[in-house]
Amino acid sequence: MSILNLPRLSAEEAANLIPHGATVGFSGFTPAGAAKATPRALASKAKTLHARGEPFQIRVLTGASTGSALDEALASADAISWRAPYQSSPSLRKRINAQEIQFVDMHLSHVPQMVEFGFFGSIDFAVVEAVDVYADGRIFLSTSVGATPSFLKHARKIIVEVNRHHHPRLMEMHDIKILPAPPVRLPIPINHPLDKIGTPFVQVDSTRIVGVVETDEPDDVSPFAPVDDVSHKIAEHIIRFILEEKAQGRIPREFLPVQSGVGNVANAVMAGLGENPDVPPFFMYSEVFQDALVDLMVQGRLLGASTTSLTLSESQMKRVYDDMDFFTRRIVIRPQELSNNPGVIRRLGVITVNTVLEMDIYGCANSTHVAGTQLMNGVGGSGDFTRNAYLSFLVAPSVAKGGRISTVVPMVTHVDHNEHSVQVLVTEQGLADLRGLGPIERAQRIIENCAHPMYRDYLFRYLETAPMGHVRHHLDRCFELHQNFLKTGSMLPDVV
Ligand code: 0RQ
Repeated sequence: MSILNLPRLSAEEAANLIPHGATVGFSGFTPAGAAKATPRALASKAKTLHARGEPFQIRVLTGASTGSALDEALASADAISWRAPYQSSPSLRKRINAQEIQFVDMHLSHVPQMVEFGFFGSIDFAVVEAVDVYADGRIFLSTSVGATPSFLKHARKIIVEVNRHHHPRLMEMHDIKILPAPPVRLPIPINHPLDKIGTPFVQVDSTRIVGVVETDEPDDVSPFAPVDDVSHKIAEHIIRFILEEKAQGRIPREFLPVQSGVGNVANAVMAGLGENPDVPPFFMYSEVFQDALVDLMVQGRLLGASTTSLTLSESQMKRVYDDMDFFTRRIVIRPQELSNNPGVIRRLGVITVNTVLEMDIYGCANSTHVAGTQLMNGVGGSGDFTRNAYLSFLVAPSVAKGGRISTVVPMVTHVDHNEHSVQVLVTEQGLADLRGLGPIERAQRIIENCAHPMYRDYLFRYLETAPMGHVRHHLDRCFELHQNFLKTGSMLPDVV
């Protein structure tokens, strides 16, 4: 075993090294590859100290969201004071919205550069999950890479969780590279989703490794829910549109790489693309590799994937681990600065699909804040991909909460994707291709094609009666639907 010469720690001993107020960069991009034992021990340390009336909170950096042993455990123990860059934990969300935790919601491709130049302050500890670590300082990460190489480069002290549950051959999928500082950032030589430009390990100065914690635990990724009817309809609209684009010669015969976000719609789109005989076998250039993709790869429909995380439920992960000869040749796991890199996404001409909470009649979209105030998860990688895609889709069901909320509104209450970045909006009602349209044409198309019939009259009336301008808005009424919902529980109380 390679870790023999490094100090071994129990998770409790590791947690005891980390003081109140420390900034900790944890591995993890979704639950994939997230540190597990040390954050769990930190949560129980926080509970013990709080019971004695002593303070204990840390500043938490990760690649994206994490597993329940990290965000959920630490947030429920009131052990986080500051958090970046993305999360999806109910307890954490509650504390963020109660202003108990400062949360920095940001494009995921920007995280490594922000670490590099110290915008988050200095990193006191990196706590990272690996499949192996050598006494010479080579660390072989597990099911995600995320921003971990940057945390490892800058952390004063390093704790490595060596997780024996994961397959040691994961290292064959890894491609680790930290970009040099500007102005000497030469073009990134990724010209194909499977091109590799780095090493299979992160090299650190081994004197900074203060201990190794041994674990044996799967990532806590839930299996996918079956595709629902609304997601299925959204996927049908997208696939029909992509095939029309291909027939027009706007998508080459050999197809383009695809990115899709997480969740039910993304799953339905990927399954639909995989099943459709008119779509040739294709590649992915994405940030997450999810359950549905394992089947597509085995069937030969998905030829290869670049990602920063293998976000797989235990049964799908086992299929990958059982046939590493097959999968290591088809999957590359890279840092999020590269998986989500604007230049590479634009070079490869990626087709992207991401989910939003609401869209407005001019094409701006809100992915993150309900009623402009309550954080849901964060922008994640959706902006990295949407802004730079060759063809981007933003999707949502046309209504939420049983029809009491229209996801098509006059003005979004928070802007994550502005009209200049948004190309195609899709709901189960239909699809609005906004490319080449002026604002009023866009509004007409979005209301006609995407809004639920219950809300169309209201939205058309809003548009027609608003004061004239390049963009028409009633500044006193643009949030009337949201205000109605907050007052009465329904955006149009007379209708729903
Ligand atoms: O509420 O949980 O109480 O039922 O929002 O909505 O329809 O279940 O959709 O789980 O796919 O999440 C945008 C949050 C959608 C997600 C978002 C309510 C709705 C429900 C969830 P309940 P659904 P999803 C890859 C790319 C940004 C990050 C991203 C997201 C709950 O897709 O975080 O794309 N995207 N990353 O009822 C009030 C509205 C609403 C609403 C829905 N307009 N107003 N509530 N809901 N629309 C991943 C990474 O980057 C790592």
